[in-house]
Amino acid sequence: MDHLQPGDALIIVDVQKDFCPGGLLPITKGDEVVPVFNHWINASVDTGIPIYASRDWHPVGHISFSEKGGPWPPHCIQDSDGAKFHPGLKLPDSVIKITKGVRFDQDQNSAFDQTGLAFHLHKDDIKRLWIGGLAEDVCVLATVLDALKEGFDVFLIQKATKPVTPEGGKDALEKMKNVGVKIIN
Ligand code: VGL
Ligand code: ZN
Repeated sequence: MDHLQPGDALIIVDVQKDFCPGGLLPITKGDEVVPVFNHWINASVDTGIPIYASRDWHPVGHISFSEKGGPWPPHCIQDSDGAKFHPGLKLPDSVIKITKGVRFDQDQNSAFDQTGLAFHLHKDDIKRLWIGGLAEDVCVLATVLDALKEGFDVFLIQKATKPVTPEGGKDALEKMKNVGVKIIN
């Protein structure tokens, strides 16, 4: 069934200023996911569905930064303005925040990677996840694949996600379809 029901959760991946136009690692049209999520947030609050929001939260000089030989420009540095959630995102007080990317020795693209998220969701008897966010071909993809491994049914909210590159987005979508993710338009 393609609508929210008890046992579902909404997972908002890394909708932070640095991943939107004007940020340090801007994703084309990244900010366009904000109004889409606001609609899903309202629907989730109305139906009593828990909302989880992950954030990339790197220490200064993180291993994933180009200055350290990593693939990315510096971004989402702890407590910086760019690491804030997009100011237009209407997160309710009840939102459960997931902080990742804090390890000195490795990156954590997935919101499940060493965060305890699967434990928390299983404990609350969550079976199905509605997922979107930034970026489709990096952290959203990694989160979705881990969600399946953890035994959840996964819906990708396609309008609520944008890729770093168009080719990356196409590949990610194909991968997700192939492993049984339901794509919601
Ligand atoms: C991400 C690149 C680097 C993401 C995080 O949230 O998709 N992308 N760090
Ligand atoms: Zn990062």
